[in-house]
Amino acid sequence: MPSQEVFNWLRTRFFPHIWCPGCGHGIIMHSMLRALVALKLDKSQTVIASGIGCSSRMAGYIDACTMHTTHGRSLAFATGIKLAKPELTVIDVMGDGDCTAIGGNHFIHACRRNIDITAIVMNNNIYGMTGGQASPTTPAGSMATTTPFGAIDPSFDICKLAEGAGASYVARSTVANPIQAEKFIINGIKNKGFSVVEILTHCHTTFGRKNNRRTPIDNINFFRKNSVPLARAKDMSEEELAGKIVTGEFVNKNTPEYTEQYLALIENVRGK
Ligand SMILES: Cc1ncc(C[n+]2csc(CCOP(=O)(O)OP(=O)(O)O)c2C)c(N)n1
Ligand code: SF4
Ligand SMILES: [Mg+2]
Repeated sequence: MPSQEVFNWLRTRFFPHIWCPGCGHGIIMHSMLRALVALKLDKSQTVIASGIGCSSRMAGYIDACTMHTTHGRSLAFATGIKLAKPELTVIDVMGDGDCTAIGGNHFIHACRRNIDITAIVMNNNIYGMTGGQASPTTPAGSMATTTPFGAIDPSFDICKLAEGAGASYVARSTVANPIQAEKFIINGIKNKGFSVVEILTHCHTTFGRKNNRRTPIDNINFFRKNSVPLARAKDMSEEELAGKIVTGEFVNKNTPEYTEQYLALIENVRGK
């Protein structure tokens, strides 16, 4: 049962929510709400941006300064807000399609700039909202409405992509470990720079139905069985890691943050 403090961050006037019963996105929203409570954030100073997708509905349900923007473009909106008001805490909740397909360009450049925004990527390996088309994270061999004989495209590793592009905090968890997900969200928000928290979740309605994970619990069991903590993964071979989900904090480093550099540049230019 959520605590009263968690309830205080909800816009219950928009309930019942649109998510299918048992959708993993609700587990992530609860982790997120607990993180907001733990960090004692002020609603009037907290911005939550989202694109379009089942995952992106989260911005509507949280009682903060929220923006439900366009599919794939939420990081552009979030970047504008952070640059205009760097004192705000800016969080961007995205789906895997939102983040890595149509929004892929915004994502790599936000990583590159290391702007102080926390991206929560709710990766269910599919376009859930539009009926189950393959996304760039659909594992090769998986069934989707657009890959009726199995996907042949290799899938993105979101954490490796974020690390390679320059994000200063990168972590992965799953909905089978919501306490760990909460911890990573907290650490991501605390990090002064671009933070990527990928949380593996499930769309049992579209992906699960076609890939032998029909119920929410089938998916939770799948994540439990196939997750490998980073410390253990380091001693495993590539063959042993095939099909596994490596969880943990991959990057946590101190690198110059974009808005600070931008403001310093303005000061410099004005002083000349
Ligand atoms: C510009 C634009 N292109 C396409 C769409 C259609 N569309 C809406 S949600 C979505 C995919 C959602 O997938 P994902 O981001 O993974 O979120 P999920 O629903 O799986 O949580 C698409 C293609 C749109 N709304 N706007
Ligand atoms: S379609 Fe999938 S992602 Fe969307 S609410 Fe239903 S289970 Fe969740
Ligand atoms: Mg998705």
